Amino acid sequence: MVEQLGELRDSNDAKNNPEELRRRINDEGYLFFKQFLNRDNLLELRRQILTTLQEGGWLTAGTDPMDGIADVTKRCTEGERKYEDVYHKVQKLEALHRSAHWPETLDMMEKIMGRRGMPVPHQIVRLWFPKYTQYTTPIHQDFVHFQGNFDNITVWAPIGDCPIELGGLAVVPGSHKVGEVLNHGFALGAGMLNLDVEKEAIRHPELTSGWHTTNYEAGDFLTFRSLTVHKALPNVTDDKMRVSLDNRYNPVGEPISERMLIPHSPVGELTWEEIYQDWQSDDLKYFWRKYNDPIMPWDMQYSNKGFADTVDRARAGEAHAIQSLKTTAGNKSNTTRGIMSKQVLEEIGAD
Ligand SMILES: O=C(O)CCC(=O)C(=O)O
Ligand SMILES: [Fe+2]
Repeated sequence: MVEQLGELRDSNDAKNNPEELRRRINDEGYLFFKQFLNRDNLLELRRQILTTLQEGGWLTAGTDPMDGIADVTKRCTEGERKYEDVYHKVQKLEALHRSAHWPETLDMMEKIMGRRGMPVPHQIVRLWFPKYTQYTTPIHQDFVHFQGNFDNITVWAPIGDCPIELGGLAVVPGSHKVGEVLNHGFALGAGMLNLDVEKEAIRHPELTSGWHTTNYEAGDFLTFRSLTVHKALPNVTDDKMRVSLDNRYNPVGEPISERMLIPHSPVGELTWEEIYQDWQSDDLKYFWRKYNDPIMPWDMQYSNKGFADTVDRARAGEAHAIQSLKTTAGNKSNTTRGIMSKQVLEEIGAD
């Protein structure tokens, strides 16, 4: 059955009216602006990222990197070792980190939050291969992955056009009104935490407004609250990479999780010193130190619960859960989770 998708509401009509913007984000949990970001900056970022992918062998040889034509034999995703090498090169791009400081975004954050928003240094780029749909980002609330405080806001922007078939983001309008972190279990896919909307909707009628998305174009800008329920749509194109940005903003003075101050690297180590190695300017290096937002320890409860659910599902024979334990056993063999994954795989005869 083809999923019914509603259209995101464009808030450009209110972009200079902070009161109305706040009213809308408090009511609907998101704001969407068509053609909001400076297109030249965005396309320059696309050029740099896709050139990095081309050099890493992820794009079809001889094609224009700007077209993002994937070599599907190279498919890989977050959490897999072979993803890291190219991903780390993307993370080292100065232009990527500068994107969190684009003035139109900072200005919009200030309007929405009523005070300045500090860009969260832990920026994420999504590099999504076509027809790798079992790894699509599951249904979640960002709080489980970023923590800190409920007023933290996410900005998601495609780096290039992103029609529905390329797998953009979809939100459930009004879902933040649940007012709490919902129960997240296991799913394969970025973040590996998934919430069962239909089950949760029994307790929470706010979850019944359906999925909303759009045919995104370069420059479009989606922002939402840390309790807003969202997911990615699958990239069902034959050969196109989906490339997108997710940046977050912390209302200045509010607590931020310690993990948000280190680079995003799902498997291997990556340090700021490595990231800064070839930068042309120094102004953004360690910029967050001047804000002094209180730092909170990382709370493992969501990830522990997700892992316990993975183990239960693997024991029940669920293929994706078994696959996930295999990845953890391979990539994190020296950690408690890696060792436990190996033990469970042995126990169920799947090693
Ligand atoms: O782009 C994706 O696949 C996931 C993005 C996401 O969940 C976010 O921006 O919070
Ligand atoms: Fe998210």
